[in-house]
Amino acid sequence: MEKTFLMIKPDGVQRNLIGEIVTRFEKKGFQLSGAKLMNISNEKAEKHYGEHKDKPFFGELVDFITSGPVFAMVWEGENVIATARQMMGKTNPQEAAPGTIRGDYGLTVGKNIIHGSDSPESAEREIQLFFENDEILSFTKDNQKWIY
Ligand code: ABT
Ligand code: MG
Repeated sequence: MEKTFLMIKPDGVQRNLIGEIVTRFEKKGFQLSGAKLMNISNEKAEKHYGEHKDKPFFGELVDFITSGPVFAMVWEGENVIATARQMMGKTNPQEAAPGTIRGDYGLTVGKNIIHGSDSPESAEREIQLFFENDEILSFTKDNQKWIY
């Protein structure tokens, strides 16, 4: 099944949006396969945002993403990479549609609440950058023995 890497950025964590955001993906029907609260090192941040290293905002981007804990997640489900991007909304929250995460909670492009992989190649690269293999769980909820 397709997997993607999603990450609630330091602004989303500080604003207590972890629960709200996780709920949206659960209710949509995706399955959480891995998650952790973590600090990102400068080295990891520079790798993660490597494609932007020549952009004028690169320094600010790395400073921001390393400024406090992030909530890193692996989500799984049909077409999850593209659908999660739709649920997040456009990169600039001022252009993101109401009903999307950035449209509902964000104000500025440099602090846009959530990251999501933009292709199967980035998803694979980012999952490997942030997670060890044994931190990603493969399980089904078919056997619902705790529901009476
Ligand atoms: P990410 O999920 O953070 O990768 O955002 P997204 O893929 O939607 O957008 P891209 B283009 O990858 O932006 C990466 C981060 O750079 C910030 N940014 C982007 C600016 O600060 N100024 C700009 O002009 C542009 C184009 C927004 C993204 N992250 N943050 N935080
Ligand atoms: Mg991006």
